[in-house]
Amino acid sequence: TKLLEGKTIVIMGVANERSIAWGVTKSLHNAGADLIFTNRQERSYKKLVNLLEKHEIEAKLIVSCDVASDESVQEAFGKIKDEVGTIHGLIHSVAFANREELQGEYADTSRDGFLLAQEISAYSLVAVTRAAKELMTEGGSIVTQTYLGSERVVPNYNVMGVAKASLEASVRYLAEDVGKYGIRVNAVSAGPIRTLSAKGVSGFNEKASIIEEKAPLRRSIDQDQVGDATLFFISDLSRGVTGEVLHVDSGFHIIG
Ligand code: 0WD
Repeated sequence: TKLLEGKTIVIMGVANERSIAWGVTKSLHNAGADLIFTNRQERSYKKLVNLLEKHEIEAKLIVSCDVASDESVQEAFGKIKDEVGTIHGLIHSVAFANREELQGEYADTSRDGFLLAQEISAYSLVAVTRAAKELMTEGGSIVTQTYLGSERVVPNYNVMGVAKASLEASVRYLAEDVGKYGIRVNAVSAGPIRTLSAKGVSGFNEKASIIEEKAPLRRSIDQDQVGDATLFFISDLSRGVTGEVLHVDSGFHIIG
């Protein structure tokens, strides 16, 4: 039998074929998981339906969910509870910051821009963990996506780096909260991957080429590598691991 046979996993954050969440979708599908998707916009709903059709993946359910709204989160997980019931995993692959604050000096970050990045990129994990744990009646695994800009100053990443630091600290606090229910919370810290969101960060191309030059493995990161690392966290292979941040970055983070 396959690794995730009989497991139902919710995936948040497929915008298009380049999304990290789409790489995760392929890995989890190949491992036999039943998949539920949440998406924010009508535009991405149609893209998602087309993608699933093209790859012959059948979604158990697709629900809309805007993590900026508690009501929307409650409604989405309420619908999942009513129509599917128990879930075993959740993929959180969602972030947002104003484009004009992903360049220049961090010191210029506005109050609103700071709060927005924190809300969508970090608090959202808290909100969806609270909602999802009610449906994880057989235990579960929650995986989020983070980036090295949380640990080090990466030019232009600015307000998002601070939001990712908050996200990673949330992984640890949430891991403690839900561990007693047999639920684990972990993060994958991927190297730069060309996606819709990555386009919003100035100087993305330089970041990607430094990996090919300086990282121990001397090659770039792709969505499938992140998908397989996420599969490890979702599956029982990682049953002894929680509160962890795993770098999937060709080893770049160890280089000084
Ligand atoms: O290099 C990269 N691309 C890296 C990305 C390296 C390391 C980490 N990450 C992280 C991102 O910070 C993010 O947390 O991975 C996660 C996914 O990013 P992605 O795959 O690069 O981005 P993208 O394909 O643009 O998907 C982001 C999605 C949005 O797409 P739409 O078009 O539907 O808005 O984030 C979601 C949304 O699905 N999103 C929201 N979802 C619900 N409510 C919201 C929201 N308010 N805002 C954004």
